[in-house]
Amino acid sequence: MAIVLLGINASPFVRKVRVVLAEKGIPHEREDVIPVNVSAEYRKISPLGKIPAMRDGDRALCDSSIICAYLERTHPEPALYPSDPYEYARALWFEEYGDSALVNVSGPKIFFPRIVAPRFFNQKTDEAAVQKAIDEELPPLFDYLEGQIATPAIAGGAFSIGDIGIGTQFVQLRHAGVGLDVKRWPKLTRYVAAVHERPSFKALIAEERASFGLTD
Ligand SMILES: N[C@@H](CCC(=O)N[C@@H](CS)C(=O)NCC(=O)O)C(=O)O
Repeated sequence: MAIVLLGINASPFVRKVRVVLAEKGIPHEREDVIPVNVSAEYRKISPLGKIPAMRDGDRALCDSSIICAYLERTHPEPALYPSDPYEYARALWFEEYGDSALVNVSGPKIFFPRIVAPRFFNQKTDEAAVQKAIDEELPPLFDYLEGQIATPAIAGGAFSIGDIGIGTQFVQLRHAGVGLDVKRWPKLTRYVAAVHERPSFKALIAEERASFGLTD
């Protein structure tokens, strides 16, 4: 029975799951669900009306972190969670840092006004507000990450859910035209570039940029 991922590709949380599916080579289908006025049927799977959700045969789940953890158990190889208990916890922390601290700025304050609002809601971008978030709110978040990157991976020495959680938020920023200052954040700049070069991320970035009409 096929896995069906529900959601749209503008969501960093949908992308997290898509990267896990790609890294593990899990066959799946995707159905577009826009998280606005969702159907009563969708709410049975995702009671908060958020994306992503997933069906696996007659089972259903919601929330990207829960779906990724489930896929790790159903498809253990390649492992995307470190086996060492401390590194495992750190990987979860960086996933959470992406899912909360980074998304709070990258989503509503940058990606939404620059990419979603003009394309899908015919709204003009308040560039001054976006630039303020870029100048004032992102740097402290980046400073913290710069101090955490000791290896090519953020935790456990190998690519993990922590890198996926961080990497997906930097895709939002990249789509919105926000780069990293290599002089101020040299390690983070190299790290994000390496994560985005992975075939899983690279293919999704290209697909998404085409769908938003973005050119490099
Ligand atoms: N913790 C959730 C967050 C999901 C989330 O916030 N998704 C956004 C789209 S990026 C959404 O559905 N927003 C609609 C809403 O909040 O009603 C997860 O990891 O899946």
